[in-house]
Amino acid sequence: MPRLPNPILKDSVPAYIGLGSNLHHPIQQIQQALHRLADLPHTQLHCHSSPYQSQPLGNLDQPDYINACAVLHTQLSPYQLLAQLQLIENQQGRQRTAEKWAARTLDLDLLLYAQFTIQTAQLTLPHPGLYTRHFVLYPLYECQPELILPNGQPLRTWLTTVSHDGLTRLNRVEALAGKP
Ligand code: A4P
Ligand code: MG
Repeated sequence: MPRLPNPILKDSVPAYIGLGSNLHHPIQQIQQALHRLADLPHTQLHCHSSPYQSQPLGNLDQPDYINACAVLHTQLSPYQLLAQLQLIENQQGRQRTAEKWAARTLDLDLLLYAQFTIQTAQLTLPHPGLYTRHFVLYPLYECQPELILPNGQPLRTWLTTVSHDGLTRLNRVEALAGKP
């Protein structure tokens, strides 16, 4: 897990982002998105995981996914951060269709914002897939093995309830230089 040299932003909170791509050079999409996350206002990219490959959950008739996790320290509110994530998705050519779980150039899910629990039309926290998806939990564990989940369980313990089968860790995305 690369640790970037910046001190933690004052009054910031940790936010955990799940990145996913299965269209148009997914590894490059993830790398590009990590650069954009590092450039977000009032936010630092603290660390990110290796890329992981897995079959698509749900609709199998599409390319394999590359997933990763990033940890941010941010002064943005959860809704401001969600808006920034959607902006980055759009900048990277995300097309939204009526089809559920369609292939995509980039998906940025807000997995956790500190220990917040939110259930509104716009935002659900923790992300509904957090507790069950191997492509979310294992990258998250690589970033923050000591994390305690909002259900009170250590991530390290929770991980044993979710099979790692079908998930392949790839060579690490090049570590990013810290923001000035
Ligand atoms: N929204 C609510 N809560 C959140 C949150 N915590 N983070 C709302 C991000 N968005 C959140 O999202 C739909 C709406 O969810 C947004 O308008 C936002 O206000 P979207 O990105 O437009 O659509 P989506 O991603 O297709 O929907 P959904 O249900 O979030 O899908 P998922 O859960 O992201 O799953 N298989 C593999 N192997 N790897 C994958 O990454 N991803 C999916 C999509 C399916 N299969 C996969 C993978
Ligand atoms: Mg999504």
